Amino acid sequence: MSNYQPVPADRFTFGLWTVGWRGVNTFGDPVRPALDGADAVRRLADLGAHGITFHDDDLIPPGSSDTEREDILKRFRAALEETGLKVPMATTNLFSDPVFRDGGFTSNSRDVRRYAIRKVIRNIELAVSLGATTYVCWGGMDGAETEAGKNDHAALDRLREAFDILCGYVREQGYDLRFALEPKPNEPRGDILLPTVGHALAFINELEHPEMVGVNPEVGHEQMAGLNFAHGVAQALWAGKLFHIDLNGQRGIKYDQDLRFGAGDVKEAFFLVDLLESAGYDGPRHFDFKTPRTEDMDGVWESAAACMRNYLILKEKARAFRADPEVAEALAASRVPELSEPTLGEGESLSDLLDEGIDLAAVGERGYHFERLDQLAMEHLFGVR
Ligand code: GLT
Ligand code: MN
Ligand code: MN
Repeated sequence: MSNYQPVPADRFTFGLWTVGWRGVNTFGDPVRPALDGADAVRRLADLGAHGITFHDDDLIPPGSSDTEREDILKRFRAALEETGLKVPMATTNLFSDPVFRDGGFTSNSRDVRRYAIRKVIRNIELAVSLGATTYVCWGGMDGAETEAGKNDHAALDRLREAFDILCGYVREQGYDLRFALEPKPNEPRGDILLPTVGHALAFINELEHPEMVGVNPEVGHEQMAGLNFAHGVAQALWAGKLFHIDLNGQRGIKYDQDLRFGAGDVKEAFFLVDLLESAGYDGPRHFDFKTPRTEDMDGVWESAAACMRNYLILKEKARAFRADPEVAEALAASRVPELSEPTLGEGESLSDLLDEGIDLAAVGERGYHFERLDQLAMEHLFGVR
């Protein structure tokens, strides 16, 4: 049995804003000290992570002078070099500054939209120089609380325009960089544009360079909408669009909890890991969690380590589930392999199907034994098999 000790080859990555979250929320002031980017790099490397990601403003506080910026970057790069930690992804903060109160790419104010694109371009330069190949875009402020105040058709036009501009820039520069859109149904806006994986996938098809844009689904964001996360991820994989993933925990339809991975809906976490591992997803396993305000910095690192440990535990459980001969038999009894057979056989045409009969009474009595199969999965999860 493994000791569940993560190693860089597991490709676990963390946002600087996650371990650096100071616990500020609508009702409470910060409870933890600010975390320096270079210190975060060293701690994450010690824990066995593969990489760190950041928003422009997490790493370089807004308002920093050019020399301050250079100094921060020098120390950050030195820590990366010393530890071997990677920066596979970066993103832009288009939400904290008051100018983004009505959004970034879709603000009603044209000057804000132009500034938002400049801000992204500036951080793309930094991201590429640090080796990032994925650029996440979470449009958390792109939404509305009122209906009359936002023309959705125009907002979608502007969102498409922004991605066409950004993709054009990346192509012109010859960068090896793809964009990953992160859906979320609400919070901070009452309703956010591209609320689910499905909305984002449909939007991508309308872009000038759809091949450069995929999704970055987050566990809690789909679950906030009452959706099955593993189903959303399966469709992203099916479309060849799972460019990145935000792993965390959520308990039901409520505010965005960002619990550590594995907390919340454990069964869905199990089937998510089973899916990612069996589908051969080879991108980063990125944790976007927030350690509860009850914890001090020791608790933050415990919580970060637990995200990775829970993933590795679930990975082993999923492997054991798939290797269990009784599960193979139960899958067959449930006709799961049969769904992979095309409905028309090789060389058959529609007329073969039209000519066929079916014993409706007999087939209608067929049971699918899914309960037995699901119970086997749960018993693996409970550790009794
Ligand atoms: C913010 C949000 C996350 C996004 C980040 C990327 S920022 O913390 O809640 O889900 O992934 O912009
Ligand atoms: Mn979240
Ligand atoms: Mn996220």
